[in-house]
Formats: sequence, C-alpha cells, structure tokens
Amino acid sequence: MAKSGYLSKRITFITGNQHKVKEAQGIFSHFQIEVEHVDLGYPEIQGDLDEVARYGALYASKRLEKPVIVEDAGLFIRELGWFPGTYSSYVQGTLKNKGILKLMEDVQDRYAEFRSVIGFATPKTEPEIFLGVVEGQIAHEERGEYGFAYDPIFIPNGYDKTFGELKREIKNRFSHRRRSLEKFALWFEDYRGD
Ligand code: ITT
Repeated sequence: MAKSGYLSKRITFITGNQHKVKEAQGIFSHFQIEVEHVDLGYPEIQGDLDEVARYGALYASKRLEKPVIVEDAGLFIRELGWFPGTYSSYVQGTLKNKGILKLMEDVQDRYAEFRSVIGFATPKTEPEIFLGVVEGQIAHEERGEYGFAYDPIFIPNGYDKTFGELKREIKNRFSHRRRSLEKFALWFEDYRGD
C-alpha cells in the first residue's frame, strides 16, 4: 500500500490515549508515515465529532507551530438516540460498559457504530477532516481482554466476536480508526504543504 521510493513522512498525533497511539502506529506502518506522539491536551468543545476535531487540531497546531492530527471518536447506539456519541469518554468513566448493557437490557435493536474523525491542521491552513465508521451490534455481556473502553461490548458486523476478543492486528484491519487514519494517510502521502 505504501508507495515505494517515497521518503517517510512524520506526523504529530496529539492524544492522551496510549491505545490510540498504538493503533495509529500499527496502521501507519502500512504507509511510510512515522508517528510522533504528543500528549498536549486540548479543549474539547461541545459539538459533533467534526467540530471537536477541527477545533482541537487548529488549537494544537498553533500551540506547537507545526502540522498535527487529533482524533475524536465515539460509540453511537441507534436505539439510545445515538448515545453516548460525543459523550463516550465521559460515559466510559461513569456508567462504564455495565451501565450501557443495563440500558440495553430489553432492547432488540442492538445496532451501533464506532465513528472516528481525524482532524489535520497546520498553523496556516484550514483543518481537513477524515471520517471512518465501523458498524456492528452491542453484545449482551462484556467479552474479551484486548482493546480498550467499549471494545468488549462491540461486535463488528461479519464477526461473532467482540473487538475485545480480537487482537489489535485484526481490529486494525477494519476499525473506525483504521478507516479514518487510512483516508488521512492516503491524502497525506501526496500532501506537499508545510
Ligand atoms: P484523546 O486524548 O485523543 O481525546 P480520549 O480517550 O479522550 O483521547 P476521545 O475524546 O476521542 O478519546 O473519546 C472517545 C472515547 O470513545 C474513548 O475514551 C473511549 O471511551 C471510546 N472509544 C473510542 N474509540 C474506541 C475504540 O476503538 N474502542 C473502544 N472505545 C473507544
């Protein structure tokens, strides 16, 4: 997939989440992109994933004075009005998976999707946005030790295992983050800006 003959490129990934860094390194290894991780922290404004990523990327690129990516992600459950969505991080720290399973106790329609939005910005240009989605179902119980956060309760379509039961390499083949990062990587390979 990587274009041979191209020099490797570097991108700074702003996140406080080590799992995201490991996943990004695995995914970018298919391209000639090296990841520099910076845990800078940026204000997460109230808004949809796009707005959060746009704002965060611009803020971080201006602070560090270089091009950066940030990622905003979440689990969206249809029957719960797409909750927890942009509140995923907060809900994971409060209700946790057990609380979500309780809300879903007698629910038939278990459709859910993980969404990931990468925001890329430089101090001088408007942010670019890359969306990745993976569809699936909410399990009836937590299963598996791999991954993080909602992985043990999310069964991707086409599988009978949760993300928590799938090794990182497998999740990385088709996860929401794979899809958003891959879109970004394909675009970034040809990016000639500063
Ligand atoms: P940042 O520093 O990058 O913001 P974060 O963990 O706060 O890291 P988000 O704001 O993007 O990340 O919140 C997304 C939350 O959604 C995250 O904390 C998890 O609870 C959940 N989530 C996102 N991607 C996930 C994945 O691949 N598997 C399981 N849960 C995920």
